Amino acid sequence: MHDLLLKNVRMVAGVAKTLAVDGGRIVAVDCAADAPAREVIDAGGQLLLPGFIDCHTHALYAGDRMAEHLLKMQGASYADIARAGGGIASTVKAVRAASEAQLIDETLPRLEALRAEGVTTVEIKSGYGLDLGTELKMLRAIRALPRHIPMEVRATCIGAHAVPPGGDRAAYMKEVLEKLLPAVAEEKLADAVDIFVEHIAFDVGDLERLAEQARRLGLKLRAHTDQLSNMGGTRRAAELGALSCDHLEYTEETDAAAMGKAGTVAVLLPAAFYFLKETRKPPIELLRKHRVSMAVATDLNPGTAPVASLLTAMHLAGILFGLSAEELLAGVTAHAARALGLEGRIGALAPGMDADFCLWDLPAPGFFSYQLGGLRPSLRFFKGKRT
Ligand code: DI6
Ligand code: FE
Repeated sequence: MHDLLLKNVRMVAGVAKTLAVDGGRIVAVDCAADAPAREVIDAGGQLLLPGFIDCHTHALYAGDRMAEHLLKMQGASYADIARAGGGIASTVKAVRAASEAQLIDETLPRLEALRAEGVTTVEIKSGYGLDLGTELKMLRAIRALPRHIPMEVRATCIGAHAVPPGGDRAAYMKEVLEKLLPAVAEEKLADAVDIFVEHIAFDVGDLERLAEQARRLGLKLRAHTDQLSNMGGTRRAAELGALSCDHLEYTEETDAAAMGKAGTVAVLLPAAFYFLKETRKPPIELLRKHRVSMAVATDLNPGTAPVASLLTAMHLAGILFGLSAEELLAGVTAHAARALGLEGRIGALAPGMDADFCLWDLPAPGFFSYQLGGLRPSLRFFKGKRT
């Protein structure tokens, strides 16, 4: 007796199949349509897709940066914005002032928006505290989110997101390595660490020190690289075994080759590219040539991607970066799972995988690169339960 039997579902391959669930896991794909089950759903031939995974967000924050955005739209410069109290420093100020409960309250509607579109797993980074206490507060709030919403939440510590306002880079990096990361590991507050490798943030030496400490503490490594310039961060992060390198607008062939060789996932963030009106695109052809797995994520954050829609990010990756329908689907399922190191458990419809999936009343997944807006799953399942 199965917990759940979904009959007459169309998988991407096209033929109607039956899928069985027990104890929150998929136990059979293509089993007998008359297998006994406590709940039987006839999907009427609808498309069944794995729950989507948004593998790169900064979704936990307080306040917003709308005023700064409106000034930019009128042609304000970076200096004007800074004088008006804008930029990452303004979010840091708001997050430092917010309680853990307030951070959770402000974040939940953004997660609900993702969930409504079929997202079952979201990764969220810290990085708006930039001091020990506030980074830990953010991570504790991130860890508490699943008590309020039926989603899997993965936590990433990106203490090395920016140099704190008025701070010194080397001294702050030392605090991240020697105080923040051990505290994070001790309290099991994060699954991975991340770093912004950029001329306005941290360098390859910092990346190497972070990788070494992460290895010692049993945390996985990810990196923001090549968003605004190429500092060699992608090659080095790949050599150091990073799960993913993210952004990649300025990535070159040696970087793509290093990622391919190491099995590092390329996480594309087209919403930030769009919002910043970037013109230099990630080298998709080179990534394909070197067989780099590509994931697509929202980068949901108040400054460069106030975009609480993974379907929008997919659409942008299709239109702006030229990803195919198959690449877009893999980018929010199997490849996104790899970017989180969870490919054995989520991101695919196979026996043994978590029962995270959605039914879509669509002719084919190509619809996600076609229609922008208005697409919602008809049924959502999270760990085998309808939500
Ligand atoms: N790259 C980005 O696009 C965001 N962080 C990063 O490392 C920006 C975050 C913000 O402006 O709030
Ligand atoms: Fe980011």
